[in-house]
Amino acid sequence: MKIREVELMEVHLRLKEKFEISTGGWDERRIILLRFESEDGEIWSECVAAEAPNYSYETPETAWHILTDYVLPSVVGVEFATPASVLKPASWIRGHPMALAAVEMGAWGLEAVKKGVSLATLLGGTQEEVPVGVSVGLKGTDRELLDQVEERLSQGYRKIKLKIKPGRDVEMVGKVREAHPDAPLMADANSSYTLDDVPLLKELDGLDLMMVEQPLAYHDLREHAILQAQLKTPVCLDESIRGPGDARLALDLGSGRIINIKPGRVGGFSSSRKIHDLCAESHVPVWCGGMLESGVGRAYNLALASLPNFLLPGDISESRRYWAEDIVEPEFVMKDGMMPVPGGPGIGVAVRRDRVEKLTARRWSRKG
Ligand code: OSB
Ligand code: MG
Repeated sequence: MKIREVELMEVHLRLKEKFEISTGGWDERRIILLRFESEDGEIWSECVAAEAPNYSYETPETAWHILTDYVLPSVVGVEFATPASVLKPASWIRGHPMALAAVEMGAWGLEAVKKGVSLATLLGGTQEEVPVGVSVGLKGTDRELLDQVEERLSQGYRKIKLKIKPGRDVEMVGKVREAHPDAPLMADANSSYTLDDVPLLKELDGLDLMMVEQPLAYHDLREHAILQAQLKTPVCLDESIRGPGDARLALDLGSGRIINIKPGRVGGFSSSRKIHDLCAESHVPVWCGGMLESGVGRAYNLALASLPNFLLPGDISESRRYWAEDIVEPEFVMKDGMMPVPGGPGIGVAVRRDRVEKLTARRWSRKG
């Protein structure tokens, strides 16, 4: 197979509501979309780099640079045997997993188009629908937070993830727990605590949380192991897991009991599947995280989440949780807290090209 042509578009999509985490916030997404053409058809993919380096060091600016100056010129027009091998000519590049993942995942998409199967089927997915959760950002007041949690629960979400940070943690989560004694709640700190905060993190243990996500430094597995040994609540790793090597180490060290897999963070689907398999062997459940993706990235996440060890609800919420209007059709809608995994060939949803054109702020293309 060969990518005959690639088109890159940066689209600006306004979020319905500001989303805030411990390290910053988003009003709008700057999303890089890739459109690949091969002799078998076309496919779209999405780069999930955040606007500012507050989740990882990648941004749309670094991804655009790495993609247009290095990755795409070396892979476009080059034959590759399997999706996993599309990045071979770019294997000398260090880092930049989100930029690379957009290409690698697009190659999986192209392979699915070529075979006339869904991406989920190609990956080895076994679940036709997956349970979904929602990530609730930091709010200005507890009232706002309580109202939003109430609304999300009434919509049927099967996991409510509360963003926390120092000063907005035990007391705030405690109020939500008090209002909803049986709700499936968890907390995500995005690395805003240290081992000095163990007493505070132990207080979270009393709130019956499904897990606490990435409490400590974004690169650290040793400290998470020290913390996990002192908590009843499972620690879930997000930022700390950059690939299968980190997952292996985390499993060996006992740094957590759950792993959040975001395909962009780990460089694509091949790496995601390896992490999934390692965790399955160790009886560690995984779930699919999100990066406020458009419908394009969401389709990829759903396909991944159909693998058998994705046992917990993912941050793969409905289109309407993010956007007034998505850029794909049909939009993603959940029923009873479950989202159907697209079954059509490729990513299984159509990109609304007219809408994408209107939202495009810059573009680049290359023919092989
Ligand atoms: O830590 O999981 C995170 C969004 C941007 C950056 C980091 C995170 C998140 C989310 C949102 O929690 C999940 C979603 O896409 O709904
Ligand atoms: Mg997280």
